[in-house]
Amino acid sequence: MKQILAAAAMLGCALAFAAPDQPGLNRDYWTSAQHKGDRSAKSLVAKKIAPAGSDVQKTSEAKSWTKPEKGSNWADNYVQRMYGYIVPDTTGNYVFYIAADDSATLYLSTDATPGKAKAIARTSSWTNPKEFTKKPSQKSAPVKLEKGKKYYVEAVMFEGAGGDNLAFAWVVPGKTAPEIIPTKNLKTAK
Ligand SMILES: [Ca+2]
Ligand SMILES: [Ca+2]
Repeated sequence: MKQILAAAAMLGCALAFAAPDQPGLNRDYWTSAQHKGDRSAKSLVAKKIAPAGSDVQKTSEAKSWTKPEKGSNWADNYVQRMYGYIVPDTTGNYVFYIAADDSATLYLSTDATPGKAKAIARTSSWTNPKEFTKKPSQKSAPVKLEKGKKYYVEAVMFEGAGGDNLAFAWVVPGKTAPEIIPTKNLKTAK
């Protein structure tokens, strides 16, 4: 086990062995062999279509499943989702943003319950990596979050061809710029 963990660390990836309440977010991805034209991660989950792979992402910026240092343009024709919990450091109003290529939606729950998650931000066409302010729909309304509480979050995206990327960000109370959510404020769901 120790050797495997060391190897995972050397590859620069978060722990490949998903478990609840670990730092980071779960990520599932489906290539064309699995999604067969269904562009919705939510639909694939509902239909229990097994993903091509699953891993743990360190932050709210998705990286390649083959080259963990690569934050954009690693594949075509795939669906992915990142999900888990946000745990804020501070109580106050937060604003969320999402950026993606080709399209993506960000869901946030009022607590740790996935079933209460509602769409809060989306982009229906491509943006550049971490380009959070291309369209107004990418930005959420202010959301009040409480320090130390767990909130279920899920970002789903579809990529056809050309460039691809997915990231979401928050503006923490007292700040103005969107920031990628760091590992310390993320916990895996499974
Ligand atoms: Ca691509
Ligand atoms: Ca694309």
